[in-house]
Order: sequence, then C-alpha cells, then structure tokens
Amino acid sequence: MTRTTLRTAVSATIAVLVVFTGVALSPVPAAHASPLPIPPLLESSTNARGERVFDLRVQSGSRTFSGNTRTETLGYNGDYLGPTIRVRRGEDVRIRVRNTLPEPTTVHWHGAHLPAASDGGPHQRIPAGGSWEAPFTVDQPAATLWYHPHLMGTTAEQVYRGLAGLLIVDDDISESLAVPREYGRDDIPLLLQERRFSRGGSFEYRPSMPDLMHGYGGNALLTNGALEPYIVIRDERVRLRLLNGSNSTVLRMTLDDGGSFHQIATDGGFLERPLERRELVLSPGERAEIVVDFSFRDAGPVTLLAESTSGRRYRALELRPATTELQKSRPLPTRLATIPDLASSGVDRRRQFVMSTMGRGGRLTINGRTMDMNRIDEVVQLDTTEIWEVSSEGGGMGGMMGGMMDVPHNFHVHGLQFQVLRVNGRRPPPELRGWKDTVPLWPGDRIQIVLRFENYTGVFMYHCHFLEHEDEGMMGQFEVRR
Ligand SMILES: [Cu+2]
Repeated sequence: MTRTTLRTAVSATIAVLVVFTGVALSPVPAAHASPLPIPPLLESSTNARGERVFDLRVQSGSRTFSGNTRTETLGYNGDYLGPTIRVRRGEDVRIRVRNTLPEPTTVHWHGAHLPAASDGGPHQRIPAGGSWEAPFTVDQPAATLWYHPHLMGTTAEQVYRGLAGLLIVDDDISESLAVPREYGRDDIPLLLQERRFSRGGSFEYRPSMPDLMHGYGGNALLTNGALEPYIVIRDERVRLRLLNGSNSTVLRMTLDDGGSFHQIATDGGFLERPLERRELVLSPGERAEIVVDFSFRDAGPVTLLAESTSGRRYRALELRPATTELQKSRPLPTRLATIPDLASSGVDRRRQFVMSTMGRGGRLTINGRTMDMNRIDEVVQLDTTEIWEVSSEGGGMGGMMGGMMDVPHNFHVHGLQFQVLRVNGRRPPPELRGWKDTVPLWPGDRIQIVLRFENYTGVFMYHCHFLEHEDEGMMGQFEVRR
C-alpha cells in the first residue's frame, strides 16, 4: 500500500469515527486573533555543589481556550503547558519536581542523554503530593528537547490535559553560528497539539476503543496553547523550533505561500547543512528547527500550515511582518555542524523489533509482547554500538478489523540520540541524516537505526510515541550493563 492510499484509508476511518463519536465541528474563533504565547524561560539558582537548580511544580488548573467554557487542565508552574528550561552543554543541573496533583506522575526529559535514575520514565514515579529530583550533566549537542509525563497508563491523558514543556540545550556551536537565537523574538518555540474540542469550546480526554487504536485525534490545533495565533516578525530571518506535541496525530507542515524554508535541526541537534524544503512531516514527539526567510518575501503575512493525518488543515501560526523595516539578519551558514558516523567504528550487535497491531483483540505489541514493568526485554553492553532494525507490520485486509489495523507508529528510544542508517533498504532522506530519538513508521516500513550506548548503565525504555499506543503497552525496556 502506498503512503498516499494509506493516508487516505486512515483519514477515511478517522472521518467515520468522528461522525460516530459525535465530535463537533471546529469551534475555532476568527483566525489569528490572539498573539502567540511564548513560554517563559524558567529561572534557576545555583546550589552549594555548583549545580543549576530548576523547580517545577505539577499542578491542576483550568483555562478558557475558546468560547466561554472552561477546560480542566494540567500544567507545570501554571495552568497549561510549562516554562522552557534552557541549559548549556557541560553544566550540572538539578531539576526538582513537586507533584501537587491528587494522582502520581513522572517527568521524562525526552531526547536527553542522562543517567537512568534521572530519565523520568515509568520507574521514576512521583506519588501524589510527592517530590523527585533529576540531577544530570548536560552532555550532548545543542538541541530542542522536551519534557512530559511518562507513567504507565496515564501518559496520554496527562499530556493531553497540558503537561508538556521545552528543554533547550545550547553549546559553543549554537552560540557562535549565524542562526537566529534571541528567544521569543527571532527564535520561536512552537509546541503544536491537536485537540478535540466540544461544541462548547472545551476539551477533555475520553478515548473510545477505536481511539486507542487510531489515536485520540481532534478538530483544532493549539500552538503554545493558543488557537491559530499570530506573531509579529521584526527580523529578516526567523527560526521556528517545531515540536509535534500531539498524542497521536502526524502533522505535515508547509507555508501557505507555497514557498520554501530551511530545516537546520532534527530531534537531537543541527543538521550538517541547512536543507531547503517546502514541507516536513512530524510524528508525535518529533522536533525540527526551521528558518523562514522574509528578506525575499513580499511584506504580507505568511501562515505556517499544519495538516493532520485525518486531512484537517490548521493555520498553526501567522507570521506577520512588522510595518517598520525588518532588522537585517546574517545569511545562514552553509555548514552547521559535523555529525560523526556512529556505524563507522564497527557494530557489535544487531536486534530486531517488530511493531504490530495484529495481536489478539488488536493488541499493540513490540516483538509480540506488551510492556511489563518487571521484565527486561533487551540487555545491552555498555560502550558498544548496535543496529536495531525496526519494522511495522501492516495489518493487511483480513482479520477481525480488516484494514483498520493499518495504523502508523513511531519508535522512540530513551537516554540517547541515534542515527538512521536505512529506510526500506535505502539511504535515508536528508532530513533523517541527523541526530534522532524518534522515527516514524508507516505500515510495512523497515528502518535500521544505529545506537551507541555510553556513559550510563541502567534501565531505559523504547516505545511507540503515539501516546494511546504507548499507554496500551507498545513499549519495552532495555538495560545497559557494564
Ligand atoms: Cu504506535
């Protein structure tokens, strides 16, 4: 099945479900009526050990997104989403988390290379009213990472209700390159989340059985928690740090003038060179940094569009050039970073991972199993390099649910950044030739990734980052041993 027919099939199924579950039409108000909210940078203090200390408080709240109906929400240090945590390579940091919710949670640092005990996966449970600290040394290239809950069974709901924030890493390269980097001015974080609004203008997390298979899709897109906002552009070049923070929606990003932009970074850092593109696709959890150039565009606004798996087209953000002359920006460098080839030093071991929705009763499995907190699925030797071949089993047209089993997945690995070696037997496209922690898989896809396990021993997760699938157990554990 080709990707296009797959998408059509998935879209048709979702469209039918939308009718059956009675989801109202998008209640989105007049487009681009509100300015883009920029998450504040989280302040830090320095403790006696010289660590930079950050404090996060997990709390409940409520917010009016549309109309005048309030949505019961969750947030970090606020009602919805969280502040941006900005750290620098080489720093020792300690993030202290206080959980004021009446339920347990965890805080996972998605994309970060750190000790297993600081990872914030399902084993680092923070009970209701409890606290947890994540100390680690920042030791990876500059990148746009993020943080969110990761407790077995409630990740999807807690993220959906608002628990997500950005973790930005800087280094010598990011601070010396001629790329826009004034946070909130020409360096803009965009946390994109599809949400299912009721007619009244609020949303809640109430998945049906089909939602667990197909993902909890929606009818509106929040950008940093706002519906179709705008931002006034004051510089010739603007860097957008895109994060698909949706539960299970794949987003295809384009500009409404049909023009191009340059992708400069993937999940785990800069690409080697800026890559000129007209569209990019982000599955849940993936990030991309792009630079939009206004120096050759006319003075009118340009809208960043996001098209969802179900074919809905959202106006994610209107970029509205200021009426005064734009501040000059330096041209993008032709070279951004050097990415060492992980496979070049030899491969110690190969493993296979088969993602399947073919289990009894439509169970979501990896290598035939669902997640068991008490089972270590793979044991990995520290200081080795491995190739993991991940494939997504197509559902075919037979079986209980027929073609409805053909759903996309992705594969996320904790604690490191990997490289994509092969996509269906071929060299990966240029946008996958950078550091990645999450790769999309369409039914039938076979992807080889190369991973280097170093610095930290302990238990880490690999899983599908479609949050409904993850909560249903499409996850496994690997333990790195000395
Ligand atoms: Cu999945």
